[in-house]
Amino acid sequence: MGKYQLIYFNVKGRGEAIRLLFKDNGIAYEEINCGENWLKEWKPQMQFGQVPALKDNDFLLVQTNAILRHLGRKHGLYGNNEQEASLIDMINDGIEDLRVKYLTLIYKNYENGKDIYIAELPAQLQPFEKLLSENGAEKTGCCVGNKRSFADYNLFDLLDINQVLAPKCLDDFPTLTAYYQLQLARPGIADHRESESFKQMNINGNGKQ
Ligand code: 0HH
Repeated sequence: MGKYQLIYFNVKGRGEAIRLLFKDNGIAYEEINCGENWLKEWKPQMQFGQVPALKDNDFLLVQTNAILRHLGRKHGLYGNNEQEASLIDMINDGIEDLRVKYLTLIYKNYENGKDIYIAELPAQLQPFEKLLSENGAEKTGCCVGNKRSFADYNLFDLLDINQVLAPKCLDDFPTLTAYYQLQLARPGIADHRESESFKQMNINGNGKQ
């Protein structure tokens, strides 16, 4: 198997959950910054004109969640059975819904929308608290079953960026707080967050966070 290539801009953004998955599982990959010459060189190559993109040998795959699922299938990060895989999909779709709300705030309505976004955040996080506490995720660090999945990286990143925006947002959610701390304590994740590239990279392309 050749080395994967992750093609993305020099921001955390939608690339971060993929990076976390690679780092935490010791999967070698190469980062390609498509920011230079984006419009002429890179955008026309992408099936939907957007990144992140994953190169897996000759296979070029776009759409963040398709990439996460592809890596989940290939690296045993997609549950123990079909029902767990479906629950992982369900949670990952919930993550996507909140990520889109977050991105809409960041890129389209930051100044006017921030207070209302923060006020509504507890109601957005409550379903995750419930699902994870039903699964004992405060002990296992797994949002589904007893096996890590790609959704754990996506959820960790979602909780992380929301805490940058609203530092107290997990305070009323004991399971999410414990789950988040378990992810932070994983050596692969901790090492990644200690790296210069992580520390220097903005979360979003417009510098808002
Ligand atoms: N549904 C797609 C997915 O999940 C959405 C992808 C998407 O919105 O993969 N991609 C954006 C980049 S993410 C894109 O390709 C936002 C980060 C923007 C960073 C900007 C530059 C930073 C420079 C340091 N956008 C480009 C485009 O649409 O032409």
